[in-house]
Amino acid sequence: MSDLPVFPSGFVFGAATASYQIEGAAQEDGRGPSIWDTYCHTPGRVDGGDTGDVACDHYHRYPEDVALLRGLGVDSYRFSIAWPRIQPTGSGPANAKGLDFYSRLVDELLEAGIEPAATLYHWDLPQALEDQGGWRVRETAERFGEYAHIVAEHLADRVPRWITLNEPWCSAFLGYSVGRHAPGAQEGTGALASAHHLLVGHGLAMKALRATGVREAGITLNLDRNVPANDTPADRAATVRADTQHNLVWTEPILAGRYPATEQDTWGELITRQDFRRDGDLDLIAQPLDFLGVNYYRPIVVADAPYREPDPAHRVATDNRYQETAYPDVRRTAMNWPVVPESFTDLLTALKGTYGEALPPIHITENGSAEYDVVDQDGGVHDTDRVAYLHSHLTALCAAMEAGVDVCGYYVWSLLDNFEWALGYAKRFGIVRVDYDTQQRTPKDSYHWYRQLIAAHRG
Ligand code: GBH
Repeated sequence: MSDLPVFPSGFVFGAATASYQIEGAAQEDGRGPSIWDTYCHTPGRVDGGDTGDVACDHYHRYPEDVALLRGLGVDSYRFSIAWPRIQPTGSGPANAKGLDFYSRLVDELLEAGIEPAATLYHWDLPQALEDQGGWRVRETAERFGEYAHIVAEHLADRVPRWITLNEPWCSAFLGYSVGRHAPGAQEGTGALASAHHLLVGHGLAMKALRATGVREAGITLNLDRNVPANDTPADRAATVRADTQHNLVWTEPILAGRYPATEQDTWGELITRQDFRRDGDLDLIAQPLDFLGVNYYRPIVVADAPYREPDPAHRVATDNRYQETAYPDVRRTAMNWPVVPESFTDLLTALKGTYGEALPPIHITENGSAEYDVVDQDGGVHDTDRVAYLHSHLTALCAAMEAGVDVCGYYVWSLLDNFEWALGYAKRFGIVRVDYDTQQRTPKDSYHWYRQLIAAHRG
């Protein structure tokens, strides 16, 4: 690791998790059901029939997990707050026991000298709100603003960094169009309306956070690095379409206060459908951010494809005139994702190229890899592939910083092996192994590598 430069002083090294993926205690202390409880308990939805009912039992074991973070030496820990613990049905007064859990977690972190970074929404929508329309309806955005206010009023003085939404692309498109995330809907307009209402919810949450005087507030996006399969006009145009649907739909309203301009395509439905828009929405959505959170894992290779008429029962609203193709000749992780660290540099420098001064400082709020870990006879997990992934991506991050991108933090995904959504527990992203039978935690080699890196390279 000696080949990594010393990071600038104040650079934040962190680790990240999310509520439903680690907490368990799904029915405890008044927590209401979320869309992920419903989804997991619907047969056939999640691989292996896995659920987050128990997960890593972090709800009970958080002191042990904070001790692991302290041992790691991180500056900051990114976690998410489960909305249904705070408001079991998504509206009305706060559930004191739910607030108290996060209050205890925050105090534990502060005692360990670790800055809490809280995400308000990492996908666990109260089921009661889904029953009233979910993100398809504007009321959900309004409820989200109220929830943000409750949480921030309670924790603003102790939590310096706040993230409104995690990866709204997943909520809108995997949740309401592809159907691989809760609530598992396969609709066209529902996904587009959801995208808009998530943006409005982000804006309302930003206002609530500002009103309570939090130090830093932003949003986390999963920005894809789309690369054309071949350097041809058709593949380049297909890449623009992919970029529009995955990236520009969020970055244009949030960073530039406008909806994406596209060539005529089915995505134009979002642009032309006005019935879910209100005057002033763009101003709300484009409020200044203290930072932009970026989650990066892999590049996506895009090839041109003919328009396929969607099956009306499984209607995907977005433009489908492109397809993902395989990345040639690189190692793949257990997610089958290609390992291409240069794409991480390119994503960040391109973002800077597009938005220039309008780009706020960046926190990498997630980066990491799922690997086929094995417990060695010596009891250790010698995850050399994960170490290589982290090393090469931190090197790529340094290259982006040297090229002038203002990056102020990096959070490894994830502290713990956890519930990987529709893929269940089979995919392990942790730098700490979790034995799901005993709940025993075992720091992997990557944990020790990251600990040494932080100690040696903190600015
Ligand atoms: C991020 O999502 C999430 O923020 C985090 O919670 C997640 O654990 C991490 O990355 C690793 O995936 O369910 O068949 O559609 C990135 C988007 C969403 C991509 C889940 C992989 C699983 C395939 N990920 N998806 S599927």
